[in-house]
Amino acid sequence: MEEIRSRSGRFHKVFASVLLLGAGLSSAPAVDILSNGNLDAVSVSTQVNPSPTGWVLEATKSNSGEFTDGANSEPWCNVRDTGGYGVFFKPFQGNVDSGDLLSVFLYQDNPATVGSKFTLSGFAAAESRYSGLESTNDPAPQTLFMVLFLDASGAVISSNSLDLIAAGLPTGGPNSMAEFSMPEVVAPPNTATVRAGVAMLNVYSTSGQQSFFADAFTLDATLSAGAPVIDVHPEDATVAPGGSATFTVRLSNPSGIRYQWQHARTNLTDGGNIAGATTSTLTVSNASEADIGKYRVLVTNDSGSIFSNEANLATVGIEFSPVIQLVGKIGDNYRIDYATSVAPTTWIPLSTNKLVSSPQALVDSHWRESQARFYRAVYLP
Ligand SMILES: [Ca+2]
Repeated sequence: MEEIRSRSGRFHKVFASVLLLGAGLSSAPAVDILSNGNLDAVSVSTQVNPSPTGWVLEATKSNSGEFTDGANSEPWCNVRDTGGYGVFFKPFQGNVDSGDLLSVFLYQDNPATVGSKFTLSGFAAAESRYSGLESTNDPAPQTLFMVLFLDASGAVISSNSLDLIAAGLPTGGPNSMAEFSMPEVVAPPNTATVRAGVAMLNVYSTSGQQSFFADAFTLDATLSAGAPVIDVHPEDATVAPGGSATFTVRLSNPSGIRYQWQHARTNLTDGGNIAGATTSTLTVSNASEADIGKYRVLVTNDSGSIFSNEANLATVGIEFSPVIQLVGKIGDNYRIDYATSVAPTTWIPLSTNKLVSSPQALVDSHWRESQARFYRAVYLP
């Protein structure tokens, strides 16, 4: 299912760019940009039980902090696509008497261009004694669809929500799940990321029939007209220390595009072993440990800007060697022996060392000549 959806997404993106170039329409058709929006692909990540793959599930309690069982994927609260999963939210993990209220936010981040328009839709329902239906405690429970916009540093610059209780959330359990749509929201200046999902805030245990459920989200995006459209994202690279790696981005509308590559979300400039920091291809030469990590590029034109996916740079051939640390009186002599097995033990001298510091470190760079090595230090009077 996931494979089909992702192919479908690519097709729509190409289709949109053709329309922009050919017919000069003022806006592209809306496309669903969520991955695994139906929540049917599940895996174990930060929670005890499986949760939707490609989504972040954050759960906290107001007194006891981070929490690991605020919600999980279950087949019996699935809607629309047969054989899939929905998400079972667990308000009963909160406790109003001790003030330890549960908050859970299930969301997915996607790159977004300034001026693009987004509409979030999804299915939800509660049970009849769901604490989110009450407003007796402070802070009051909230049950929300949310669309947030974040800048390039990850700071939230705009927050939009739909109050599902006010919108008439059904209370007949999973079988009563109904679809809700948020009003369209527009990505403000400095937007780099759109974060969309569902939040259950400040809830607590009642007695039975108290859960909340959500499933089958879509986030329809209408890209700002003429904004950059990335066709080919940079790909992961692995190099030997001292080697070179290149990262390339390709756009369907490259005219007038400005590029800014980042390493670990920090802007790069040309110089040293970095070249092409403001072009479509970044070159990292003479790669060392300092260069490993995530690379991405911000592409900008007069109609907007968007980040590429992140590509990872890894190095191969890192050397590990045993370090023997001698501790003793300065000026004393020790002999380090090694053996290749403990029974029987045959000690072979490795080196003789006079302590000039304590501790004093000795690296055995020849350890690969044996399958295993055991060490001892012998005091030499
Ligand atoms: Ca589902």
